[in-house]
Amino acid sequence: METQPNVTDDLLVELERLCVEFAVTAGALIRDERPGRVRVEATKSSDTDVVTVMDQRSEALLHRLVREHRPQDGILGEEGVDVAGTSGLTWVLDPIDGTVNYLYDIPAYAVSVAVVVGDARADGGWTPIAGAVCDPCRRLVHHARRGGGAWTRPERDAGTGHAESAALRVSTEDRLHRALLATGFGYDAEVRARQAEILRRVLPAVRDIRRIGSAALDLVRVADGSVDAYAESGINAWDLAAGWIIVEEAGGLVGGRVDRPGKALTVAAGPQLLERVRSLFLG
Ligand code: LIP
Repeated sequence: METQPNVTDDLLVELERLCVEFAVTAGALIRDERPGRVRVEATKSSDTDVVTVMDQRSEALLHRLVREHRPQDGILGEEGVDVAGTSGLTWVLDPIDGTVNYLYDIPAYAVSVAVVVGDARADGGWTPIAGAVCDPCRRLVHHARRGGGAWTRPERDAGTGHAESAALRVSTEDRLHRALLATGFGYDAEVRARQAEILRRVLPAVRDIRRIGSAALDLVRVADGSVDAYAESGINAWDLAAGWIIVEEAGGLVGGRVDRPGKALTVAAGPQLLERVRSLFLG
């Protein structure tokens, strides 16, 4: 059962503000201090699942920022930060989502920062309440809090409120064959082979697919309507958490194999399309 701390509207506003501030600060670091040649420091689930020095520096920065501002909260980061908290709130951090794009200097990577309730370490055991995705290449930050709508604004305005904010709304597309679908693939060869088999069924059924290489940016594109849907299996809490709340606050739905998104499957779309995309991926 999820621990439901007493989350007031004022606290939600403050958590969203901190998510934006932290994501933009880490986004500026990975953009402005990107080395000419990015070195692979380590690999994780496979030889192609890489960690760069900037993943590590970005997560260390996010870790410090959360500890300074919200010392009572838990923290779970992609690159190993794992801090228990006492507040019932956990910060879920992806210091660079789209690491392979970052390694190859392909301008499609993000910093994803979210606050969740429940057990962030248990697949399906948590729910986001605030989050921000910074797109450092476009100098934009996308953000939401439960009940506050979903927004995009230039990162330079991150500290000044909604000066040039634009509300995000999901696509109203309701036909699968006209849907532009974002998706992605895992790092393990056997997983990729299974995903390729699913893609054989998916590709003829939709308008087209886009493989951007960052789940966080895929989810933001669902929220702003620049893709009609997103579906992927194998993503982690840190890939998903901020984009989840942003899609829902933009009027979309986020689901999984049964109901909640997670490792087995994450699907995001407007209400008219979600079930059709879920069924397509489940076969
Ligand atoms: C990435 C995800 C993306 C997936 C990639 C990779 P990372 O996360 O955001 O959706 O398709 O294979 O897992 O590893 O760049 O943080």
